[in-house]
Order: sequence, then structure tokens, then C-alpha cells
Amino acid sequence: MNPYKGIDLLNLDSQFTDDERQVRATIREWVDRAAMPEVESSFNAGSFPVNLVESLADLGIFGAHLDGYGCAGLGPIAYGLMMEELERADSGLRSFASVQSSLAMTAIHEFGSEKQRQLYLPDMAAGKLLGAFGLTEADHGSDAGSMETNAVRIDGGYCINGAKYWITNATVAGIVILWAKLDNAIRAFVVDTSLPGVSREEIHNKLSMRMSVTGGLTFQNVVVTEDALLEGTKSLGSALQCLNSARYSIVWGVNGAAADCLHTTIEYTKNREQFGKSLASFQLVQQKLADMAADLSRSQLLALQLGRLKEQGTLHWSHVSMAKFSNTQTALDIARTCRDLLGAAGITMDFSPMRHSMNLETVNTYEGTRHMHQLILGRHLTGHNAIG
Ligand code: TGC
Repeated sequence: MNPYKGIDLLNLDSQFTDDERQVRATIREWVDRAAMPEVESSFNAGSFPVNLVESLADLGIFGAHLDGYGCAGLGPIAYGLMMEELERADSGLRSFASVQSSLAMTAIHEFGSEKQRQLYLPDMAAGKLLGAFGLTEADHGSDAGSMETNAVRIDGGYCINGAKYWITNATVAGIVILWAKLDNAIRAFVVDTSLPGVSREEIHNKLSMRMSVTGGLTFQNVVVTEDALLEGTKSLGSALQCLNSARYSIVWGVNGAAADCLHTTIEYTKNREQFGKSLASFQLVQQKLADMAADLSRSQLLALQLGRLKEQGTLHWSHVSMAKFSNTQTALDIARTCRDLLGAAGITMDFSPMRHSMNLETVNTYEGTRHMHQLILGRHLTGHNAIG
């Protein structure tokens, strides 16, 4: 199979700066050399390859979009290109980086005090401290605002009770950004997961995102000091602000998964012969490849334009919602079609499309389902709130 050199029919490369192209080249080389060889065994084992954490940190991936505190301070396009390359390997790898960076570190950077930033961010950028983002509860997924986890003030701090579920990195994180109701407002606390009263469980039997650790966290009379509160958090809107950053990384990331599927399938169909000629020479195959290339190109344009809006400071969450559901659905459709074109071989781990397709089922659901994002966009378009 020819090595991957990117799928870029519209020469979007010409839109990137030298620095952005260099960032992508560095991550692409590392993904091919260090990450790809880990994917099959990690996916089969249902675990994240923790041996990659140090290199992810050395590459400047953790908090790459943030300024100061040991973070790389990259622009939105370079950050997006990083996510695209990581997800080309596996959505679980991109999720690991994105939860650490876009959710946990962003929450502290955006809403924490200077002392909290100094305390946590350098270690998180260096990969010495891993973070999780505890918003979702078993009974409150899309309707995050109805969470039951609560905090009450006590002498010198807060006492927290509740439980979170479907949390990436729950069992490996040293801290969790825990969203809880305090005086009826949704606020976030930085909670050390080794505190008494915190228990964690891993969710097993996942058919998707197997190269990623997902779990539940329970908080029973967990006592935290006053400085655990991220003072800047005021409402669910604060959590959604972090999610916008994570959803932005999905918008780019899923294009990497789709590109890997398409590359794999173009190569496979060129090399496989049926009825005496290569599969790639059949019209029905070319029609599917052409449709997928056109769809992927649209998703790439959408990601680039979101990056431009983010650079200008004019990115609105309705843009993010539109691109999250649209690009994820496109990638999922591409992965399924590629699996089909690979025939029986496509159901094995020898080829990536079915694994990407299983992962993208999760990406389609987490950080806001397709339906939620359609309703967010629908509300923006019409002024009518059809949520709930
Ligand atoms: P609503 O009244 O619409 O809004 C509440 C406040 O939020 C503001 N807002 C936003 N702010 C930033 N970005 C957005 N996208 C925002 N959408 C709304 C809004 O202005 C308001 O602000 P304020 O200051 O007036 O309070 O709230 P709602 O209850 O009607 O909910 C709206 C909805 C459905 C959009 C929201 O609940 C939603 O996005 N739901 C999906 C939740 C979701 O994505 N859950 C998955 C989280 S992932 C997770 O927890 C695990 S971390 C990832 C991992 O571990 O893998």
C-alpha cells in the first residue's frame, strides 16, 4: 500500500502557513511511526497505550491551543491539523488529547484563578497530570442542565455528592473537572481523584472507542477546600464553552478518520482484482470513491472556515454545532462505505474502516448528539427552541 500523503483535492495546503504545515508534518510522522503500531493491540485489548503519553506531551499536543503555563500557544488551524492527524490513527487517541486539552485544561485556563493555572496547567501540558471532564451523568446526557451532582458549603470548603458516567479517562485521571450544582447554579470544581469518597469504575464491553478508557466516577461526601472551585464558572454555559472547544477538535479530527478510510480503500481497490480487472476500474466503485472524495472535501472546507472564524474571534457555537454533526455524519458514512468496498476483508482488523466506523458511532453521540446539534442550529435559524 502506498504511504498516506494526505487527501487534499482542493489544495487546501495552500491555505496553511509554513508553521501549520510543519506542525502537521511532525504529528503525521509521529502518528505513522509511533501511534499506528499501537492501534491494533490497544483496540483489541480495550485500553489506551499509556506509553504514548510522554511523546504526546513532548510534541506539545496537551493544551496546544492555550497560551502560557508550558502550553504551545498554537493557532486554531494548527490545533485542528493536530487533531486530524491523531484521529487518522484512531478516534480514541484524539479523544485522549482532546479531553485533556480542550476540556480539562481549557476549563482551568478559562475559569481558574492564576494560582490554579500555575498549580495544574504546567503538569498537564507535560503529561504528568491527566484530567477528565465530569459533566454527563447516567440519567442526564443531552439534558446536562438537569444534573444531580451537588455541592454544599461547609467550613473551609465544599462537600460534594453525586456520580458521573461515560467519562473519558475516568480511571486514569489524577484530577476531574467536576460540574455540580452549588446554590442552584452549575459550577466546576477541580477534584483530586485520590480524595476519600471518590470511587471509579471502568466501563467494559464497549464495541466502540476501545482504544480509550471510559468510566464512571462516584463522589460520596467528598470534601474539597475552597480553592477547588473554578470561580469563573457561572452556569451550564461555562461547561458548554469548554465543549465548544472539544467539539471544534472533533470537526477536524473526524476528517482524519475519513481520510484514512478513503486512502485505505483507494489503495485496496486499485490492488484487488475481480472479474479479471482491478476493483478500482469498476464504475460503481469509482462512483462511491468520487462521492466520498467530494464529501470529505466539503468537510475539510468546513473545518478550515471554522478555524478562520475562530482566528477572527467570530466563531459562534451554532457554527460548531453545524460542523460537529455534519462532519461526523460524513465521516461515519465514508467509513461505512469504505468497509463495504473492502468486502469480507473489511470486517477484519487488518483494515481500518470498520474500526473507524465503530468509533465514529461514539463521536456521533458524544459531546452533543446529532439531534442536539441539529436543534441548536434549528434554534439559531428560527428563534424557536425545540430542545426539551
Ligand atoms: P440553554 O438554556 O440553551 O443554555 C444554558 C446556558 O448556556 C449557554 N449556551 C451555550 N454557551 C456556550 N456554548 C453553547 N453551545 C451554548 N449553548 C447554550 C446559554 O446562553 C445559557 O447561558 P446562561 O449564561 O444564560 O446560563 O440550556 P439548555 O439546558 O436548554 O441546554 C441546551 C443544550 C441542549 C444545547 C445543552 O444542554 C447541550 O449542549 N447538551 C448536550 C450536552 C453534551 O454535549 N453532553 C456531552 C458532554 S461530554 C461529557 O460529559 C464527557 S466529557 C467528554 C468525554 O469524557 O469523552
